[in-house]
Amino acid sequence: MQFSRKNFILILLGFLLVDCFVHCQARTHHHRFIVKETSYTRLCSSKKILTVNGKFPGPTLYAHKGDKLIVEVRNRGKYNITIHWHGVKQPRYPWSDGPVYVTQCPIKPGGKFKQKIFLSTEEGTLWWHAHSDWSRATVHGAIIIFPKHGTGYPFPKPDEEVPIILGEWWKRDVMSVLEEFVRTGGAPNDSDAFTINGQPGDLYPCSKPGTFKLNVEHGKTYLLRIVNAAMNTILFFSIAKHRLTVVGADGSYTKPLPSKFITISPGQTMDALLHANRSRSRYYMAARAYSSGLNVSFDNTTTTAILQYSGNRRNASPPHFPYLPYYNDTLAAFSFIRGLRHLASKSHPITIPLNVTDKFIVSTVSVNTFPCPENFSCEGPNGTRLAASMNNISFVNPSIDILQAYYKHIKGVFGKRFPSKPPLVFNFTAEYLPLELEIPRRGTEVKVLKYNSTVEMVLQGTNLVAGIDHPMHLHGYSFLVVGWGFRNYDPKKDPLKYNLVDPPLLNTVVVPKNGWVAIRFKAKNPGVWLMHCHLERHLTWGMEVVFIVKNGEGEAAMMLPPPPDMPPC
Ligand SMILES: *[C@@H]1O[C@H](CO)[C@@H](O)[C@H](O)[C@H]1NC(C)=O
Ligand SMILES: *[C@@H]1O[C@H](CO)[C@@H](O)[C@H](O)[C@H]1NC(C)=O
Ligand SMILES: *[C@@H]1O[C@H](CO)[C@@H](O)[C@H](O)[C@H]1NC(C)=O
Ligand SMILES: *[C@@H]1O[C@H](CO)[C@@H](O)[C@H](O)[C@H]1NC(C)=O
Ligand SMILES: *[C@@H]1O[C@H](CO)[C@@H](O)[C@H](O)[C@H]1NC(C)=O
Ligand SMILES: *[C@@H]1O[C@H](CO)[C@@H](O)[C@H](O)[C@H]1NC(C)=O
Ligand SMILES: *[C@@H]1O[C@H](CO)[C@@H](O)[C@H](O)[C@H]1NC(C)=O
Ligand SMILES: *[C@@H]1O[C@H](CO)[C@@H](O)[C@H](O)[C@H]1NC(C)=O
Ligand SMILES: *[C@@H]1O[C@H](CO)[C@@H](O)[C@H](O)[C@H]1NC(C)=O
Ligand SMILES: *[C@@H]1O[C@H](CO)[C@@H](O)[C@H](O)[C@H]1NC(C)=O
Ligand SMILES: *[C@@H]1O[C@H](CO)[C@@H](O)[C@H](O)[C@H]1NC(C)=O
Ligand SMILES: *[C@@H]1O[C@H](CO)[C@@H](O)[C@H](O)[C@H]1NC(C)=O
Ligand SMILES: [Cu+2]
Repeated sequence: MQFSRKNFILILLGFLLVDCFVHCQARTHHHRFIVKETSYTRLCSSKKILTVNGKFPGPTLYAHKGDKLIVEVRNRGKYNITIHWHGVKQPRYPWSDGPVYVTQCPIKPGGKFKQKIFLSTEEGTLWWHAHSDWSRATVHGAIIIFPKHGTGYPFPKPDEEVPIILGEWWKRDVMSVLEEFVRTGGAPNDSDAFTINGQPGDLYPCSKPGTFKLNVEHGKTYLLRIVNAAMNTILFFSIAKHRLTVVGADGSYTKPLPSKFITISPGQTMDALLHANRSRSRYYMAARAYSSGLNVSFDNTTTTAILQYSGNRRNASPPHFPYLPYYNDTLAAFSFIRGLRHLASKSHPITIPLNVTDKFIVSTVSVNTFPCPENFSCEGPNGTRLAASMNNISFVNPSIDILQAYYKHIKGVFGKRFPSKPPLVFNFTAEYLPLELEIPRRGTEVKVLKYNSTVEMVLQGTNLVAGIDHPMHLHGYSFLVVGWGFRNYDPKKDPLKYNLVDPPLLNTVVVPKNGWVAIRFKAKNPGVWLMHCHLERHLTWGMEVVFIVKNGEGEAAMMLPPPPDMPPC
């Protein structure tokens, strides 16, 4: 008896091992993305938008932690395009990262590029999007990364999982919006709607029939995989009479954070549990702008979707409407954001680099203006042209990509003089700042980092032109957000208040209006990596910097060679 039970267990173990051999291994998933023009009707009018495989939002990619994806991108549209895998670190392989003229030349109409996406430590929700011009308005989709085979979630397994993709819609062709504000030097036109899973929702004209509906059953738990794919707007999102419990952000688990609403910036992703335990009825979920800039116009509309319980008495009454903070409620926005904490558990430990080697790259993030050049249209404030910068350098795209120039030692493409501190120290958060400080310098300057250095970067917002929050995104890395604060960063006092226990691990962090954030990362991923504001207009105006992380010693610390089909310039 004893013996046969032992045998049985051994056989079972054997089966499990064989099964694991087949399933536990990292897998490679193959996809094809056809970028093309597709007709879509929203807000009572029809237009052609750029899509992937005809879908808006684009296809969701599924994988397990550590898997590899191979996506063949074919450009059948009329614009140059690139695709970025937002939040995927791509260890030693910047070649597929995507930002145009930073890691690659664009895929021209008719061209193609087979991109390799190497997942490593990411787990949860990330997304992909175009990284050239303003194509990402419609060219984007979710990436869902399940735990490794044989392991589970660090929270009760949800009954169902649902992507919730927040977007931004213009009635006009988004490329004409881009062309117009670049030409005039003014601010871009506000969008006409926000969307949830491609639909504006009940509060917009001609939109009611398409409104996204999430059908739920009483007693079940749903994992919402929320992506803010909007172009220019940080959003508040909530569901009437339901609390969300955030359990992950930017492809990394967090301590459970229950909240009536979430604040989510362009570029960020959040995993939130929704327990369907209210009365069998219908409830709105809604999103609208958080916009802190004084006199900065924004799309003031509200997008909705409907959460409906099975067995609800439809049309008995209109759905309940949720609470959303007021559009400029910075304290509400940050009371949520600052609640995010790394899970820091046994199964998901945290490593905090304590010995900072590359000290204090303090960088200001500013909106700027250029004085009006002769024969230019100047619709910025007081007859100027709007711009943006980091450490007073307004980034100019080179004509061939920086990665290629770095790899092949092509001279004259970029400089290595991105300053490690603001060139001028002034009261960054003063209410009124002299106009002459507004004018930045143009340049293509990179910051070179040694392999394995421990970088701490303080991002300081300024009130030049108009102080506003900036969601800053770093490619190739996730970083720990060790400190936040309002006012000017104080290098003596503020580090004493850092969270060196469970700071959140993010790839996009909101630098608050009138404030700063401090981030840390270990430069262990050699390559060329962009950092930029994820408000698209600020990126267009030059709020970006490129890091070159040098190779370390030994093959495992060196960049991999380029694939043979890199698109040429
Ligand atoms: C931008 O808005 C202005 C004023 O409403 C309008 O005249 C113009 O056509 C708009 N441009 C685009 C590209 O939507
Ligand atoms: C519903 O679920 C939430 C989250 O799990 C919990 O906080 C709340 O107390 C529950 N409400 C009811 C009415 O059961
Ligand atoms: C805001 O805009 C209005 C009208 O355009 C202008 O009169 C006012 O001075 C502006 N306020 C600030 C603080 O710039
Ligand atoms: C936004 O819209 C609401 C409702 O229509 C209105 O009350 C509010 O004044 C608007 N705010 C701004 C800044 O336009
Ligand atoms: C928010 O906007 C309102 C006007 O819409 C203004 O009265 C209030 O002072 C603003 N709050 C902040 C924190 O800027
Ligand atoms: C910190 O780094 C420096 C430079 O690499 C090194 O000399 C020092 O010993 C390190 N200190 C600790 C506590 O690790
Ligand atoms: C501005 O335009 C005028 C008329 O087209 C031309 O004569 C002049 O040379 C231009 N100036 C500059 C700086 O391009
Ligand atoms: C507008 O520009 C003029 C000339 O450069 C300058 O004297 C004035 O102070 C500016 N006014 C504002 C409100 O920016
Ligand atoms: C900077 O400006 C803010 C806002 O006007 C003010 O409260 C603060 O005292 C100033 N700081 C310094 C060091 O002057
Ligand atoms: C930015 O650089 C320009 C050009 O070098 C300079 O005139 C200006 O004072 C600088 N501004 C700041 C805030 O550093
Ligand atoms: C990287 O730096 C850490 C100290 O921060 C050191 O312990 C480790 O040996 C270094 N690794 C390499 C590969 O240089
Ligand atoms: C498309 O990319 C190529 C290669 O960089 C460039 O020469 C061309 O000007 C681009 N076309 C447009 C419309 O930007
Ligand atoms: Cu910005």
